Amino acid sequence: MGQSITRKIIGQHLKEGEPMAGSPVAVGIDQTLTQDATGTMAYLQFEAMGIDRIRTELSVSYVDHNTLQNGFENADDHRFLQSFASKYGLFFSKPGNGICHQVHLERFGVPGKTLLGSDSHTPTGGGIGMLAIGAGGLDVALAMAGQPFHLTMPKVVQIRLTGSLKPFVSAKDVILEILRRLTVKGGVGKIMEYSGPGVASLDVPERATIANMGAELGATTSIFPSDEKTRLFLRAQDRESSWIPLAADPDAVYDETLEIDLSALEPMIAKPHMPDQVVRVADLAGTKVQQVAMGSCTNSSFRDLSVISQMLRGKRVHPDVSVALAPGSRQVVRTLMDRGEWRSIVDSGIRILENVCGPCIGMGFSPSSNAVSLRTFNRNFEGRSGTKTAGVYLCSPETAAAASLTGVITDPRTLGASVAPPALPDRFPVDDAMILPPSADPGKVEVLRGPNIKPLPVKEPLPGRLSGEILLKVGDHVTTDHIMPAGAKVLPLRSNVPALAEFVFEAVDPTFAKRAKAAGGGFIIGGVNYGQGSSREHAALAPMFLGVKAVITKSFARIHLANLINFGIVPLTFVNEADYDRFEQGDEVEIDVTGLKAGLKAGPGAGSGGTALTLKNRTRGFDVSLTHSLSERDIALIRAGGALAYAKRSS
Ligand code: MIC
Ligand code: SF4
Repeated sequence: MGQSITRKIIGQHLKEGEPMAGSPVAVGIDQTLTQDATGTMAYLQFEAMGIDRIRTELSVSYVDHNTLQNGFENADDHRFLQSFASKYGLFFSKPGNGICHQVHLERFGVPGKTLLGSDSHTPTGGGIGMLAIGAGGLDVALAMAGQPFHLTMPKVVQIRLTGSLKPFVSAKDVILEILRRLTVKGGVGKIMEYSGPGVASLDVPERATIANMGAELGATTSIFPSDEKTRLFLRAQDRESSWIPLAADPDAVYDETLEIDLSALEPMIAKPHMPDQVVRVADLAGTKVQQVAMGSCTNSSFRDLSVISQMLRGKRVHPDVSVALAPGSRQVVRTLMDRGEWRSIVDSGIRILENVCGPCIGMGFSPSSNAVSLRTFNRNFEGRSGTKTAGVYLCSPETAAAASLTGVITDPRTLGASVAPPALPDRFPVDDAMILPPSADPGKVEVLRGPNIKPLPVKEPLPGRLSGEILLKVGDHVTTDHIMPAGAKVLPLRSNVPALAEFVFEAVDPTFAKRAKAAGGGFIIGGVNYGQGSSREHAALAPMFLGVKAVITKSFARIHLANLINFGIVPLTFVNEADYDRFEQGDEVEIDVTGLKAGLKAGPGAGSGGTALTLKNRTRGFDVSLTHSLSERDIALIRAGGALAYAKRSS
């Protein structure tokens, strides 16, 4: 039976389990990456494991999120990260060198290898045929310590591409169309594997855009073949020796298949406040736009910026639109300079930001009140931009450039201009001056810590009975941005959990932290796809610090579920989704977890055979059945009080 690329790579890296969809597996990790907003915590956790050197083939620590430095906190963290990398054997990409996913693709990614990153958009590496997965920082720390990554074997979905993109339609429109069809939970428990004749028409940066935003489908990852286009990309990066060909067998078997005819696509746009609220750009044409933001790990490659430059050449941005651009990397900027394309961008009146995440994570450039903001980014969750009343729309670089010129949402095909998406240069201007290799003399390196770095909170082992109050009840698709907001005010506190915890659920209920502390912790009730979005383990760690004991939902997003387990919070689901309606905030509830066992399957009908748990509503006097999808290992972690306590105990 023929194999998909996914199954080949997993087969080569399998450490435990059977790679059958739905079964627990453990996969060896070749490379890791972290960014600063999740990295500081990951490295503190690595230190707590007492290992003196990383055990991966390659690990890289990037600084790209927290770069505003409006106070000592970020700068102290950068110093910590740099000295840690030097001592423990990691490469360190300095702030301003670029966004982790873009730089990793350029300088480190290798087809056929596994990459675990403490950022949900790590799947960008799927653009060059890596099996690249986003995870919480603790899982990345464990991988750096040489441990395999544990996950439930996903289904493998074939996305078969035919045809080729028409002018002014680009990779972003492909993934927006897939989001339109599958929604933000359509990829949960799945790996999206691209194939078909249309793949060859896409260059690596375009593939990376599609793989990147597979995260918004909730997919475990997305992967493209490694072919001649991949070889040329790696050659242009002076890394041809890293190339291997990688393709699915012609008779490969997939769990599901989706067909996309690239030739039939047109410019698409996601409306506020979810990436799957996708319509045709033409349907919104004429809507007045106050702000345009270009960049992010989805759309900041030289290909995208070259197209923007071509569309703006000899023109000025509309006087009523505030336009900014954060390039993906220093290499992207240099490439544009060498091609003579940087000048049109500067001349057009665009505000040039650093080569970092910037506005994508609310670090500056927040829109004005009630603004329409068009962004080439991947997430438009309410308030993420820093302005709760703004409406953020997600679109391609072509559509963003068109609106910058006209001041209204504009189908770029109607501008009557022509652009030629650039061919890959023979050689990119490679310069790794901002990537520092680890020290040759690690014994002499001191890890530097500032006062913002506070000790890691630890949790006690799980007691037999959990009881307390329902602290909060939320609806469907709650994101980690709701649970643990980011942005310029909160992000600098990522290595200071007591201070950070004050902001848990701030936008949903500003009294949450105070109430949780006063009640001595309690429970959260959630709807479908609870915890979608980012990999930030702080969305589990900070609630754990506030005493949250269990989260009970209709269903969970993958990375957040793993993070809850890693921090000893019990994640449970209703056997009957309708029971969700029977609980209110403030109800006193109780669960006996002494019988928590593996082998239950979440969903209707699960838990038969008397193994389901009972959630007692003491306020209203009734019981309902709960289930879970926890493996033996997950339960052992939860019982120990989290993964760190478990790792320490078993080492
Ligand atoms: C995001 O896009 O939400 C982030 C910020 O990159 C997060 C990581 C974080 O919260 O630090 C992610 O996607 O994992
Ligand atoms: Fe950075 Fe935005 Fe990408 Fe997250 S989604 S890594 S914040 S650019």
